[in-house]
Amino acid sequence: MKATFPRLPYLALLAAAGGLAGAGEAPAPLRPGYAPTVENRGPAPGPAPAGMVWIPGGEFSLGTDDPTREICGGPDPMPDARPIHRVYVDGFWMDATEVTNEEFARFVAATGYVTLAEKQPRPEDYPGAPPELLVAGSVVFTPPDRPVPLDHALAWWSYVPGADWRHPEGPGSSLEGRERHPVVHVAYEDAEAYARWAGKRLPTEAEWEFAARGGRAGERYPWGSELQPGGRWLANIWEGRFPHENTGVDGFTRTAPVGHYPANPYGLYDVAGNVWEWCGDWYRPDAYAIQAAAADGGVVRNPRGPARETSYDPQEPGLPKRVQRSGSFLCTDQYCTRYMLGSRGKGAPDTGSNHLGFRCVRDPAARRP
Ligand SMILES: [Ca+2]
Ligand SMILES: [Ca+2]
Repeated sequence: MKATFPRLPYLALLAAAGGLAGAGEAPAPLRPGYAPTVENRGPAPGPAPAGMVWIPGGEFSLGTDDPTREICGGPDPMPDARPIHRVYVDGFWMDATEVTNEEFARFVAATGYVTLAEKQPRPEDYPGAPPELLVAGSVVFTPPDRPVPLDHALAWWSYVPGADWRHPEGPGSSLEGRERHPVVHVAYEDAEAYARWAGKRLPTEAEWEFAARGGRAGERYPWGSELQPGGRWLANIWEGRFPHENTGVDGFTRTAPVGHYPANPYGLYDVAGNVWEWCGDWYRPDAYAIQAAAADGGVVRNPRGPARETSYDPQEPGLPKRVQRSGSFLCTDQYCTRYMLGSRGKGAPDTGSNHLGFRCVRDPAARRP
């Protein structure tokens, strides 16, 4: 794959925002644009594979409205997540958690797999890159010690030689004590390779969002409509002043062990925050507009996103990107609120970082009609 070096095109994914609806405890009426989720009926098609939960599939409202006028709504109106439209997905199994370091280590031990971040970049893949920059490594969050303008992500991201999944912050760091933390510094091809080995695949973004919404419609968060119900933090995101002060009042300033916070109604953990998660779709900001128009008011069935050749990010034209979901421990209502349900992220397939991981899905052996 061709890409501009270094693997920083990824930074564009951080241009975001979001928020919260200040609703009370009682179920709030659906916001305009949303209709109830209609889950497929019937039991799961068999016993759950280890570590997976059954997602029944069905019809739901995909996308998000503009959160910017709400409390904790953040600065981004999220136009790439509209129009909100009806989508159907078949049922599937999904990993309850992000793939952990110990799970990824088992894959590497069994296969000898070497991740992209551990390989020296090839000059032919990065034409024009200075030879001294063609070293194995990955992108690491390196916060400044003082406030900086939020329009220049290079102020808090660095390409660190020697950073990889075993060394999340670079040489000298390790996985000690982080066995149950999500694996990070995985490029898209690494996530795909793991999924193949595990007899799984990566989710489409429609599957991911159906699962993350947990059968509810139009909620801002997997747990409801308030960012901090009762003052509690229910996800690993960023508190303090971004990017120089992370108070960690949710318990963590970097990744958290998977499953630390409550699960959503389907039994999925960390679908808001902790680490971003790769999805199978190629990204373009008008993907929803295109597929909704093609359905002409009908239901879009099992969408798989646009073709690679048409992938487009206006922030970095010419660089195909895959969709990412969930937001991470670096997301905050001061800058990036993409822990909100329905929001979308994106990144170049070759670009891992220390806040990007994945989880897998598996199709049932036999579908009921
Ligand atoms: Ca945190
Ligand atoms: Ca996550």
